Amino acid sequence: MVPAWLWLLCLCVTQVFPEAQPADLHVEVPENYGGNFPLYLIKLPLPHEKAEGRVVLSGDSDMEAKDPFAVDPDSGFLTVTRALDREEQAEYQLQVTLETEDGHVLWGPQHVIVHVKDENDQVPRFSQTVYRAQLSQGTRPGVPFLFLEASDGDAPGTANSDLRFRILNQAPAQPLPNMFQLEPQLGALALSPEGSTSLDHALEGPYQLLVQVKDMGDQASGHQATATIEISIVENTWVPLEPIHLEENLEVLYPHYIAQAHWSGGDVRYHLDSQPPGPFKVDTEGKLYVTRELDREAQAEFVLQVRAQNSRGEDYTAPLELHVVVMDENDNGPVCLPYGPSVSIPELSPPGTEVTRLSAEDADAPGSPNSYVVYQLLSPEPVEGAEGRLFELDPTSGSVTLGTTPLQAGQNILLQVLATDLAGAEGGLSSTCEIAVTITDINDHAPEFTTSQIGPISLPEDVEPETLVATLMATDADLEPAFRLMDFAIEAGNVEGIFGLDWEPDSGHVQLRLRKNLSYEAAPHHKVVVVVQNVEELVGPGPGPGSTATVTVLVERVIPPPKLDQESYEARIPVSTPAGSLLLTIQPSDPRSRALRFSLVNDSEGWLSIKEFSGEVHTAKSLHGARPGDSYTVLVEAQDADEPGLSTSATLVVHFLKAPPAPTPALALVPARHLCTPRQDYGVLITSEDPDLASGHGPYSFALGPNPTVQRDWRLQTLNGSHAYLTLALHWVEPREHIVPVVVSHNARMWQLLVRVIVCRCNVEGQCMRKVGRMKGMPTKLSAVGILVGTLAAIGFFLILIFTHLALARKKDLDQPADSVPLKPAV
Ligand SMILES: *[C@@H]1O[C@H](CO)[C@@H](O)[C@H](O)[C@H]1NC(C)=O
Ligand SMILES: *[C@@H]1O[C@H](CO)[C@@H](O)[C@H](O)[C@H]1NC(C)=O
Ligand SMILES: CC(=O)N[C@H]1CO[C@H](CO)[C@@H](O)[C@@H]1O
Repeated sequence: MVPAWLWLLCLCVTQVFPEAQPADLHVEVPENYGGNFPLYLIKLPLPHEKAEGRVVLSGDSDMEAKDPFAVDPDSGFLTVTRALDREEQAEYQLQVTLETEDGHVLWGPQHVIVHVKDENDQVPRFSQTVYRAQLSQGTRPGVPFLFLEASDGDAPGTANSDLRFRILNQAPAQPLPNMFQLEPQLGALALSPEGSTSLDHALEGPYQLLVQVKDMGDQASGHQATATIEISIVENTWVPLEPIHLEENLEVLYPHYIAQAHWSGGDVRYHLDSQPPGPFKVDTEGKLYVTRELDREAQAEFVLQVRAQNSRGEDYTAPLELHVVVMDENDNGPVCLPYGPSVSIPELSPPGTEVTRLSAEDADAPGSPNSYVVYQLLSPEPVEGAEGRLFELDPTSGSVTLGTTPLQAGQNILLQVLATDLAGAEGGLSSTCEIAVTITDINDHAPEFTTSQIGPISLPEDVEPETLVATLMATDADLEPAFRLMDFAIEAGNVEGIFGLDWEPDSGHVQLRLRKNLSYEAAPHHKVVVVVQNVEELVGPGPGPGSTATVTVLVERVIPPPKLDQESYEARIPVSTPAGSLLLTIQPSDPRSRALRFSLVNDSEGWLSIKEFSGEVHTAKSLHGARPGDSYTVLVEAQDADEPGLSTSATLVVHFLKAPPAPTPALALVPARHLCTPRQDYGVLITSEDPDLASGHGPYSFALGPNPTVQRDWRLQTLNGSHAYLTLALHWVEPREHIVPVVVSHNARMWQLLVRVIVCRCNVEGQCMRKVGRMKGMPTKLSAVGILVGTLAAIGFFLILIFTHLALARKKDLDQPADSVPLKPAV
């Protein structure tokens, strides 16, 4: 909206410059004015002060002259000089200026527009005097089949040119006088409702209608004109059309004629509808065409509607229906359904189990051979030589079933099936369908141990509880992890609960462990029977022998290492201690323990000896080099007599003392004993003749004197603390009297016994022959003496016989018991 102040501003401008922008002047003149001329129209607003100029009137460009207008110079009025005709010119545009003689414009130009006001002086006129129309039977009432045209020259939009039509007369007036109706304003001619019902019976001839057109609208007055309409009634050719069968993919020129519809009435326009919309058209003559190839699979049937319409698009009658059926061609092959997830079939399913049902879709006409699909199994192919197949396929239903050849769990098989239409006949289209089949596992395998017998495993009885005895491994041929889970249990051989099992749920390993102490005494061996089974329920036959494993365990007795009664030993002896002196006895701590064998480990000086079984330690020889105050350490080892691996050791420290005043070696002449040679199994018994009678009892130790010959020839065995037994060491000892030195020691005191032993030749009873003679000389020396000796020998023989006999008689009483009874040699 323009604000009010802007309007005010404009008004001011108009008043400030009135001469520059004079407003147009409008003036109206009645057409065909019948009064006096000149007719004064309007007074021009000429300026009074500039009256010395002249007024110039001019028309617009298409106006030849200023006629019929003029300006009265005196009054300044615009005048018209004659009557005006609106139909000749409805409007005049004039310019008025005030100019000087030399053409200088003093005022203006002032525009004046003269309108000629219409008068109804024109008569309406039909476009034709005679109209002809064809009217088809079956035309609906009220649908115009003819449009009358009339014109009126008076001003449009005024009542002077507002026309009305009407029927004045109908001839013949048969069967009804009002067969037709005419729209008054539009001049549209149609059958009247009454006329449409009786049109069929009025075929005789054309109807003639006298029609009128009149102006001034609905007013009674006005100019009018008439015309004639000849209407011929024609037969209805709007007959139903037969359905049309069209081949799909038809290769012809398009558009391709398919049918003809004909409306026999005049002034017809054909209109085509397709349901659903399709490539069809109709031309002006009612010929129907298809404009391009059809595809049955896209649309198999169309319903076309053809309409016959007047120029206003109104249907003359009901539309014609035309069915177009598209005929099938085998232009579609079978299409496999989209490849879905693979089909799962449990293993060991019986033959005949349906795996899947193939369904290839063929878009061609259902029920026709073009869509009749049959199936053929391409893969897997039957195995050479195998009796059955993995799968069977029903060619018509597409049902895939299991064949007789068993499948294995975990197999993934791609089924390839050829689907062919035309029922598999030659020329059919085909495609290959693929379906993945997975054979799923069932728990049909029991777990089994890889080894059924384990061991024997030796375990010391002192191994700690929780010690690993054995690891057993079991396998399960099933694939599914859940079907491979195992439970283990000890079935037998574990009454005491000595053993237990440990395992990880998802491993095939189980550890047999000790839970309690073993005991050799309680059970020297164990047979532990371990069973394995699946956690999941087993399908099919039960577990076999492989589900059991036997572990044999042998218990090793553990013997404690020997233990001595002391951890270390000490002895104090004078440096003068003779060989063979008993120092001490090393003993096991427990007298009931097993037998021990003793040895000295590092007696580098060789001073000592130990009795292998008794553990008595003696001096082995005289202690040369030992000095009083010194000590000598040796290591004593005690081994188990049966298990040499078990041993212990202890140190033995010998402290050397000063030698006591040398004792008078009492060379007591012990009464002579007799022993015969070769050596017999007896000797002489020696007792410790203690010179110090006060010391009384106490263990004495005996040793042979240090003379090597004596050591070689004789052997001395200690019987107990007071007696020893002297025997021949060699098989043969020279028969003569021998003085055998025997050293007796006791509490660091020692003395010597000189044991006289007469060695003789043994007689048949193993006794001495009492052939005692001084046979000191060697026989070789005697041989030099020769015959003298022989003579003397004869004499000696007799003497010896006599002596022997005497000695035997005397000795028999003395010596007989000496061989078996101990003899106490006198000091
Ligand atoms: C098992 O033996 C150990 C020594 O080897 C001993 O200390 C423990 O007390 C024993 N346990 C049982 C339950 O006998
Ligand atoms: C014997 O061995 C013991 C212990 O090893 C040692 O103390 C001692 O001196 C050794 N004795 C000799 C004579 O080597
Ligand atoms: C103390 C002891 O047992 N002495 C004996 C040692 O052996 C001789 C001979 O066998 C016995 O006569 C003693 O009594």
